[in-house]
Amino acid sequence: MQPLTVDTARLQAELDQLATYSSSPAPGVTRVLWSTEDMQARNYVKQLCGEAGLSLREDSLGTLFARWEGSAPELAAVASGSHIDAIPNAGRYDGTVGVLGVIEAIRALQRAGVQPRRSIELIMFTSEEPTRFGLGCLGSRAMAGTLSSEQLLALRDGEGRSLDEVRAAAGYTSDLAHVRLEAGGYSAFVELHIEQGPLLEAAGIPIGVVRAIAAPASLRLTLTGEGGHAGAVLMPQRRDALLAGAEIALAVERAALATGSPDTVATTGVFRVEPGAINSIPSRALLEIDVRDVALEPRNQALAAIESAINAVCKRRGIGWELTTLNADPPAPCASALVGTVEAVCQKLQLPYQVMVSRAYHDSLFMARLCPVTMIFIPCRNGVSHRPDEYAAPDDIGRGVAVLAHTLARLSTGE
Ligand code: HGY
Ligand code: MN
Ligand code: MN
Repeated sequence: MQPLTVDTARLQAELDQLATYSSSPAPGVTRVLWSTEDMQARNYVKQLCGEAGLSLREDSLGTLFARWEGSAPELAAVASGSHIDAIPNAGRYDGTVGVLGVIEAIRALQRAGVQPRRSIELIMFTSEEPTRFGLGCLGSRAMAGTLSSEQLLALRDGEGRSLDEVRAAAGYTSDLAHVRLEAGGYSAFVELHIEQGPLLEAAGIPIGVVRAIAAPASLRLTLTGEGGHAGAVLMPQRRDALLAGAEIALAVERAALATGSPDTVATTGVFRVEPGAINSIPSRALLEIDVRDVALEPRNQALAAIESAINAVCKRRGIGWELTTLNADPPAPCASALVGTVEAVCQKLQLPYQVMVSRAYHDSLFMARLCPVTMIFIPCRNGVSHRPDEYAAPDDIGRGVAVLAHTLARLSTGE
């Protein structure tokens, strides 16, 4: 293979162009599933894939598969990819580095004269973020078979619109049953992603190699009190849904701190109150709670503590409650052989690296049910992500793409 060069300037320009497809002003990026901006962004990625000579197909949820045909198409392909949807007022690197970075890795391999044996396929997953339908990794869950067509059809967005209605409006109408992939279709999946944490930057290490991906769980809690006039109802008569929610949000924090595992994290990321008038006692509260750990046992311990706190607080305050578990997924161990391949590439490129866990979840969590996976992390400034000031330096992105390109070459040609 001739020396491989990554065109970081071109890639940065493409990341900046992709960031313009947003419903919020720069530097923030908001790109919600099947929104106008999402469709524009999808078309832009398809254009770049077409220019790189990749053959395209989309599944009925809109996950994009862009393939560089290998000389042995009968062999299972090597895959890499991530997502381009972005939560409200997020940054421009979460997910996108792992999509546009694959296109640049393929272009670099093409420039270096590599002829893949196993095909190399970019996968751009639909709806990695939970923003629209409350559940993350919709595309990869459905591909892995952990989300049935019935469960998909039962999903409703914040305006009560069904997944089927919204996906049809975006042009995706074929049978959802075809999204499910059989294991064995890919020989490996490697995802390039910003770390979304501070460890690599703090250690001055340019590459992370992921050995396990955290076990995410998310809860939706509806609290129903009595409401009433803020002036007329005396304190002892009140059943205030917000105050119950406030106590529960603090209990969520305590539950994470009490497991004894430093990796347990819990967040009440959504807390809505009705009717939301200064002179009306809150009658309803909606909380959405995110609980994770890289190990299942402490994560489940925190979930149990949260549910018992909900029960106790609502009993004492006379509040009705309804708790829905939106997801409670096991962690995914990465394939040690694949981790070893990425380590060997880093050694060949004389890049310091650190084997680590991913505290964020990713589509790799579900691809792990279909084939061996690992992830390549690059540093992000101050570990910040899911914020407009999310930033990854072009040189760091370039190094990540170089490691990815060499890894894909090895996995595809065996060299
Ligand atoms: O929330 C996550 O871990 C991912 O960024 N969706
Ligand atoms: Mn994210
Ligand atoms: Mn992401």
